[in-house]
Amino acid sequence: MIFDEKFISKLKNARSLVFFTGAGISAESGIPTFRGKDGIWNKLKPEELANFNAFLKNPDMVWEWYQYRRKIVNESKPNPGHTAIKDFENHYDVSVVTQNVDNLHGRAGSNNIYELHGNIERNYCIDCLKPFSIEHYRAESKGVPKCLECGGLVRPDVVWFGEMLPQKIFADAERKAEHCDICFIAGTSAVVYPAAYIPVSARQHGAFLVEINIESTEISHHVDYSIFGNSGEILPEIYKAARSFFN
Ligand code: BV8
Ligand code: ZN
Repeated sequence: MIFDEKFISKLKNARSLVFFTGAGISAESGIPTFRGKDGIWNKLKPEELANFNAFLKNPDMVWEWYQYRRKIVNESKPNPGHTAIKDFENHYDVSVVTQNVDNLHGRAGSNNIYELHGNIERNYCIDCLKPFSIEHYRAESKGVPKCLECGGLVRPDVVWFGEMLPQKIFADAERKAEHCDICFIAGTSAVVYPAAYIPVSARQHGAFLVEINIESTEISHHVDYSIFGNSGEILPEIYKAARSFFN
């Protein structure tokens, strides 16, 4: 794969990289995206599912939807895009700022991961906040589980619409974005805020922005370089080019 000269020279001189990722980076692992042509939001309205009031109104339905998504995640594995991001750690200071809740970056072995929207494998009680691992529910019968301590409803540890992002994680991720040389924006429609401010912060502090997507997005007119195609194919090619600088 041939890349733009200016990008290659940026990559050669870069020290720190941020990978800002969204659902598209997990599409090649078989996990449906939210807004693409086969996105899960097409059938279901996010407001009806990924928000606290929906959960209170119909906890079993929302819980079952997450159980369905967990099943897909458990049957999937990291793809070459996740692995390439991990490999960049061999030669650069790498931070992964992800909107995904599927933990595929963690399973690919990446180290500095900032999960802005939580992690579908974690749960907690809405009343006493006691954490519950997903193992606890594998055999669980249908419907939302109750807290063993206080009997409260147990929910997935993800950030729903209208909920604040984990403040320290967001602040730390923003600092990484402000100090990186290149910010890759891979597999995201960049429509969800405040997460979508991350690449904007990077840009405001002089980072070189590279978008990797199968189509143009809300952020395309703000980036320095757009590479169209599957992130699972493009990221390994970029890593191959970078590795040649260090051999
Ligand atoms: C909040 C977690 C307020 C659960 C999700 C301005 C500022 C602040 C807030 C707002 C604002 N404007 C609007 C808001 C409100 C709202 C928002 O952003 N709404 C949008 C939709 C307009 N934001 C919020 O509610 C946030 N909270 O602001 O709270 C507050 C403040 C103070 C005090 C109290 C409250 C919370 C947002 C988090 C919502 N949670 N999910 C779950 O997953 O179930 S959102 C959901 O969207 C996912 O987390 C997902 O990660 C995220 C972003 O979607 P993408 O990852 O980009 O996925 P998408 O399908 O959209 O796109 C996929 C892309 O991949 C496409 O471009 C496609 O072309 C590409 N692609 C596909 N295949 C490939 C590929 N690319 C490369 N290769 C491929 N093979
Ligand atoms: Zn409890």
